[in-house]
Amino acid sequence: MSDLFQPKPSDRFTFGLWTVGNPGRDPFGDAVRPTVAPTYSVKKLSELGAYGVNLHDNDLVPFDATASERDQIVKEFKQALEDCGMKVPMATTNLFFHPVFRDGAFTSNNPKVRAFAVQKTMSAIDLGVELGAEIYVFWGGREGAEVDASKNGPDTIKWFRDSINFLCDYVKDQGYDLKFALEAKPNEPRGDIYMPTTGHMLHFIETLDDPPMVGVNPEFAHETMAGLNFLHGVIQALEAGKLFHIDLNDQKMGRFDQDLRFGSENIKAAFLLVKLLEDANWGGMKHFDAHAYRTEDEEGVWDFAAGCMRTYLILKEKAKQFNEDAEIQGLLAEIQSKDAELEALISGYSADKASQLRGRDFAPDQIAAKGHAYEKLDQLTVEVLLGVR
Ligand code: GLT
Ligand code: MN
Ligand code: MN
Repeated sequence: MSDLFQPKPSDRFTFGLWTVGNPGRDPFGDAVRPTVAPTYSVKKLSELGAYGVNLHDNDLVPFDATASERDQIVKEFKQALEDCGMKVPMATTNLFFHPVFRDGAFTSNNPKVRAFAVQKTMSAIDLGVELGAEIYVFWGGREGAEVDASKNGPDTIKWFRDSINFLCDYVKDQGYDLKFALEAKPNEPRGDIYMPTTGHMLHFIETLDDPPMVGVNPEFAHETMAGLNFLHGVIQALEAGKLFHIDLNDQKMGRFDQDLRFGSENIKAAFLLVKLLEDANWGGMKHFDAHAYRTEDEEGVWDFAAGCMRTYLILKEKAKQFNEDAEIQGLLAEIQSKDAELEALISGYSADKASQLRGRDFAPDQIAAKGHAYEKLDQLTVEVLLGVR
C-alpha cells in the first residue's frame, strides 16, 4: 500500500480522548469495551501517526478528584505526551455529564449552576493551557430546552454571552494565549439546543465584547443532523476568518448523532470538504470527533482511528488529482468565466455605475438558453473519486 496515505504528525491529525476512549455506551445499552487510560490512547495514537489529542477536563481528571490527585494525573499524562511527542492543541469543559447540568450550564435557570459552570470552565482552561492548548472549545450540549415555557428565551442568549465574555476576560487576565471556538449542534442530548447551527454561532460571536477572540468549531455530523450542507457552513466560517477548529466525522441525515468514521457515508461531501481545506491551505488541526461502531472491540477502535486519517489523506490526493486534471480544469475555466469589466461595474457603488448599469441590455433569454455543463463536471468528479481517471 502506498506510503502516501500513512499519517504523519505534520498532517496535524488529532483525536479527542473521548473518541477513541468511547466504550460504546448508548441510551439503550451498556459499555461494550473497557475504558482505556488516557496515557494508553496517547501512545496508540502516536503509533498511528497522529499529532495530538484533545480533551475535556474530566476525560483526564475525574470530576471529584482532589487537588493532589489532579496534579499526579496531569504529571503522568504530561510525561506520556512527552514520551510520545504528542501535543494537546485543543481543550474543552465537560458541562453536560454531571446531573447538576441537567437544565444547562451557562443557560441553566439556576444562577448557582451558571456560576459553577463558569468556575468549572476557569479550572478547565487552566488545565488546557498547562497542557499547551491554544484553542478552547465550547460545545453547549445541555444548553437547550424541552420545555420552552420554562425560560425567558432572550435571557438564555444573554447568560451565554455573559459567560463567554467573562471567560474571555479571564483568559486575558491570566495572560494566556488562547482562542475560543463555539460548536453548534441542533439537538441531543437536549430536545433542542440554543444557537443550533454554525450560522447562529457566527452571528452570536459578533455580539460579544471581543469578537476576534472567538471563532467556530463546526462539526460535520451536527450540520448534517440539521439537514444542512456542512461544506457551506465551513465556507462561510472560513471566509469570515472564523474557522478556528473543525470536528471531522460523518453522519446520515435525519438520524441521532452518529459520529461516524470520517468519510464513511458521504464521500463526495467529505472530498469537497478536504479539497476546500487543502486548497485554502487552512492551518488548523484536523480533529476527528467520531467513534468506532458499537460492534467493535479495541482492535476495531484503532482500525477506526487509522481509517479516519487514511481517508483524509486519500481524499487529499484526490483533490490534487482533481486540480491537475486538464479536462476538469478546462471545464471549470468555462463554467467560471470571468468578465473583468462587468465585475468592476457591480463592485463598489457609484451613481455613475448605477446609471451605466441601467443602460445595459443583458439579453437574459440568450444567457438562459445555454446549459451549465454541471452534469459533465459532476460525473468527472465522481470518476475521480471512483478511481477510473
Ligand atoms: C461530545 C460532543 C462533541 C463535542 C465534544 C466537545 S463532546 O462528544 O458530541 O460534538 O465536540 O465538548
Ligand atoms: Mn464535536
Ligand atoms: Mn457529534
